[in-house]
Amino acid sequence: MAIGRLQVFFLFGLLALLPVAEASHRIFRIFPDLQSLEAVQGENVVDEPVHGKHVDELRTGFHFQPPEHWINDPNGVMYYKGVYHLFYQYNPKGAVWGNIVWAHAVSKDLVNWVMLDPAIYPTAPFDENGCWSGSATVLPDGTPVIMYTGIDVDGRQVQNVAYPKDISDPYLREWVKPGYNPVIAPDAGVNATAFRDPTTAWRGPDGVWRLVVGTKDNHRGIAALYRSRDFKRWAPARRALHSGDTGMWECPDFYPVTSPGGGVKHVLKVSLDLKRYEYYTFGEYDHTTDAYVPDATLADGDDGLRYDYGNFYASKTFLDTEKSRRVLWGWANESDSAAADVRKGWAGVQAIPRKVWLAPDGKQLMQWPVAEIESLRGNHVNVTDKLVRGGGGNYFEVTGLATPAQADVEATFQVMDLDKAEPFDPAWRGADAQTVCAARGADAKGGVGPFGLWVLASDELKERTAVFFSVFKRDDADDVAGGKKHVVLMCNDPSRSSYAEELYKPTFAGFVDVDIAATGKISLRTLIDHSVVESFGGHGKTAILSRVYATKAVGDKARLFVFNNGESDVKVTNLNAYDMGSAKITTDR
Ligand code: DQQ
Repeated sequence: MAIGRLQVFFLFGLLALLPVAEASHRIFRIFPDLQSLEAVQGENVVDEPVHGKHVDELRTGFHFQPPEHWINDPNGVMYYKGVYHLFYQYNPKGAVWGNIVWAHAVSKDLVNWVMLDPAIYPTAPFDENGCWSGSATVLPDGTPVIMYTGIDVDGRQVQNVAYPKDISDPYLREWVKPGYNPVIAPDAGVNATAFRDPTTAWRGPDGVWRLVVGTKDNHRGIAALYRSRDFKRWAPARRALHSGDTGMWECPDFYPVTSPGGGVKHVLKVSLDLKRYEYYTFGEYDHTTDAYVPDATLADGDDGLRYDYGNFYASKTFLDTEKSRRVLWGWANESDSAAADVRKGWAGVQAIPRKVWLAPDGKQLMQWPVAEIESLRGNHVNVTDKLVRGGGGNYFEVTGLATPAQADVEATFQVMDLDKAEPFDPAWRGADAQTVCAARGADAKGGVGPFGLWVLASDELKERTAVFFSVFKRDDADDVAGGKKHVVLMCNDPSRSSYAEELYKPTFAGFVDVDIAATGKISLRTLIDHSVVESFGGHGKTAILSRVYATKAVGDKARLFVFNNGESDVKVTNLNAYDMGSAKITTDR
């Protein structure tokens, strides 16, 4: 979902004409002013206003973003001897995808970052045409090793390893690629232009390493399993870890989570190249047979569970051994045109790192921004027990913040009359949340909701991004496990977010699996960061990240409101909003 409709249209029209390896990012070559990647090298016109604003007013304050140029997937994320490492796909020469290397940044707290020189870049026949995504693994002797996809001289996708040059350097600045690369090349029968993004490796009780590479066979996405005793010679396993009829699987991730009932489940996440969203399953993994069996209720594809129902892709987790938590990184693409990105001189951010764990009911993963981000919280305002009347069109402003364009808002809403919920239209049954929310956006007059926040709102309220809930009565409650009588929909509606026409403004939505009848309450947390609106509903059950470029509600002109367009009154039982400071992003030169 990270690319524009127009771009998608051209993408499918032109993909077949592209001469080299497949990757959706290549779509940017179609823009007339960007006939070749070289055309944009060194041409960032950062002093020219974009959407009438100086580009610095559009940059994020506490999301990870390098000072300039294009970024995409997080790579090789790890915690190593007191330092968090974030590598990421980076174009050192421009603000569109191309010339891809692994840029590198380090942090002690996942908030403030030191930018280092790129760690991995094309140097050899096995990666001459690009250093694409991959992962880090810490070997039992404490040595970290990176496995990444190289695009070789022949345009094939191969997997290479790299080791730190100086293990005593706390930042692991330099990486060495052994001459025996590639360590995994596509065998006959494997699609050599769709064979990439190795996972972190894991070792079975038999001492054998395993990892997964994303690939496809026609329309079938495959998590191909490879095995090795020495991390040097790798062989394909007899069968794949998993596969699904959902097109190319990019950036697979496979990891254990603690099951609430005791024991362990394994999560498999894949990124769908065709649809530009991700989904995950979890289930039983047998270390002896390498069989992975997702839990029966979990689907592959459109009905699958997602980390995020918005602009969030190519994600990767790592185990934070210091804090005994699993941390998730994901890339948020732009919603602006590539031409505007070039004028800004930068494109792409990383979502706030999120702690991820299995929900107490064992039905889905939960996510929450890492606690460290709260160190940036400053001035604080509170609203308690404030009623927003039903009847439609009621709202109030949350005042007192110095920087509502850079803020962290946590709110709990209480629905005062659940009986006013409209029936869930049977025509929506089986439809995804995005379809429902596109039909019933923020301005619809509902029974219970839409209610929630207007963020990045302009003075005259004509620009505003709505993050909200709508609650419907189920007509099939008796058939639903757990007997939940309501459907809770969470949406991000940016259709009024900007006067700028050329932006990609899709409605994003997910259902929130809560029993709202039990408490009448639903919670929302929204991190507002200039062009990022990153929201968590139901204490982390549903997440939606959206990129918006307001033209008036920018900087100190942005305002924050609570609104209610439903028939039922809604009470804000508690709302805490914080001004957020900026992360320190420094360079190491
Ligand atoms: N981005 C990388 C690929 C990966 C894709 C190239 C996912 O390795 O499949 O920049 O966004």
